[in-house]
Amino acid sequence: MIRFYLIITALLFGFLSHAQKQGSAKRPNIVYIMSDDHGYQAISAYGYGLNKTANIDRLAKEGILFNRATVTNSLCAPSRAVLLTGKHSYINGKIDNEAKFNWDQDNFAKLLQQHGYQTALIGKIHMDGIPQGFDHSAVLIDQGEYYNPNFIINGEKQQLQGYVTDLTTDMTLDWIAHRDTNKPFCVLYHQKAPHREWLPALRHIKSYTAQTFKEPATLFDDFSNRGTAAKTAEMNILKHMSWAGDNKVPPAMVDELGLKSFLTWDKAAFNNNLGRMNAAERAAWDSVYNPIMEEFKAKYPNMSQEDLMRWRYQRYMQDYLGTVAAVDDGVGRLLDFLKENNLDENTIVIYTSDQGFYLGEHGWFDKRFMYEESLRTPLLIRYPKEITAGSKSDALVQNLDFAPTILDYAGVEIPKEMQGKSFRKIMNGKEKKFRDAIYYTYYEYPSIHMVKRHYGIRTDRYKLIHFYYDADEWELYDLEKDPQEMHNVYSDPAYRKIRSQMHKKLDKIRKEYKDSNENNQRFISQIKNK
Ligand code: SGN
Ligand code: CA
Repeated sequence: MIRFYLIITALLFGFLSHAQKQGSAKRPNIVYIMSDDHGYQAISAYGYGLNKTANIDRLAKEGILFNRATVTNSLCAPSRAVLLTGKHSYINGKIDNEAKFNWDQDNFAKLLQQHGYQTALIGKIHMDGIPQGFDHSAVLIDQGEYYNPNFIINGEKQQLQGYVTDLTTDMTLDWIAHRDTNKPFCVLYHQKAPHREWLPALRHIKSYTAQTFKEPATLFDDFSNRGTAAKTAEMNILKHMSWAGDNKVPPAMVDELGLKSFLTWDKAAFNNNLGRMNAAERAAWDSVYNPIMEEFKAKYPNMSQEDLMRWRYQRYMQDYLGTVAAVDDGVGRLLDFLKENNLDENTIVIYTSDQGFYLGEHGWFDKRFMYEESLRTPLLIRYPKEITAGSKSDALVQNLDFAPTILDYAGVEIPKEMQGKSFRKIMNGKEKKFRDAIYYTYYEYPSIHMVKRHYGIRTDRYKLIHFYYDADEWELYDLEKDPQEMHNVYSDPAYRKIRSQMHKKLDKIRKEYKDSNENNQRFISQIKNK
């Protein structure tokens, strides 16, 4: 009798584990690609005509492109914390780049691991502490470096030889190639590029520095019709960009021309960044950049402030878009690799950025504001099993929704505490309506770039923002009539009704998402007590 039971049990066990394997084989793999500071304007599928990103565009052609994907807090580390936890910054605790991230809290990678996924984190994470939820991690330290960067690979520091974007791609493909093929996988493939100070790969410098890029209409914005926050922010290309670190003018020439740098570490940044190159890399770099700088030196005495702004904008775009080119190459390599390895049907590929970025709009670089260019983030997803090729969506999805969406695809129950929601049904066309407003909070002030603390709400058409701490100002924008956000209509009598509706919506959404002025006060006293 006992033998009989044992045989039945063994058979049943064998059957179940086989079924489990079968089931897990069907569960999709996930490649979540996130670059750093990649504005949607710099992806050709978004139609801004700045540059060509043929490989990222493949995701739009073969999948879905989101026009209105946004972040909840437009800053690097907070955005990553929201991605992992599916919770707003004031709940997950990582309100700014300084705050400590508590890795002990739940994150979607831990849940995937618990449900039989193998997981990896490769590239920039910008958070202290040992990443939890990953079987394998190879992460940059803080912001990381472009040339011959240091990585922490499963807890051990190593300097790698090569260009950071390519190395991050190499390691990602290598990890996928050596995975356990019996289990589904999820890899977070996180590029450092195109983050400041924008050092392109040597193979791209010649072509990008030879191009002239289209100027945005608001490059010379004077901020009339808006409040104090936009006027006092320190992210103007002419006034606040670094000559050496950002624009690559050699420190000796900065001195010779008497150029005033806004940042004290400007020359050190140049020396540290270029100092990482080996002799051959440096020679290749200098052969392209030296003539540009000599030409600049010759014309500098006759340049007006306007000329200087234009020159700096072009220098910025040449380097920024140059770094994007390697990110795009990496996406191409990944897509080819998935295809060659028969993984392209059952793998969800997500491309996004930790936030958007100003590419000269309002005269700016950087992000942080709840204005469109930094609030919105690129989002393209390919998953042929469920997503019709060439689809587009205006749904108000957010980075808050990534964790629940990924868990949904993986067949893992979404924890109730997560504040985002799965947008799988938007992608497979089963639902049209998603949400009617998104909520935003920003805290890193006073700090670099001096963007005042604010929170707000954005609906399909309107945006209401409150700046607080050392200001108490409201802004209201009609995005249909004023997509560039040049006119604050908060005090315009014609918008009285809209304004009161937006206030009501904001109060409601803050309650739903468990935010309050008390939270803001608590974070302010934290910095004051420091
Ligand atoms: C650095 C940059 C800033 C940038 C922050 C945060 N300055 O401090 O321009 O806003 O990182 O960026 S730099 O002179 O050091 O390059 S984030 O993407 O990590 O949030
Ligand atoms: Ca960033």
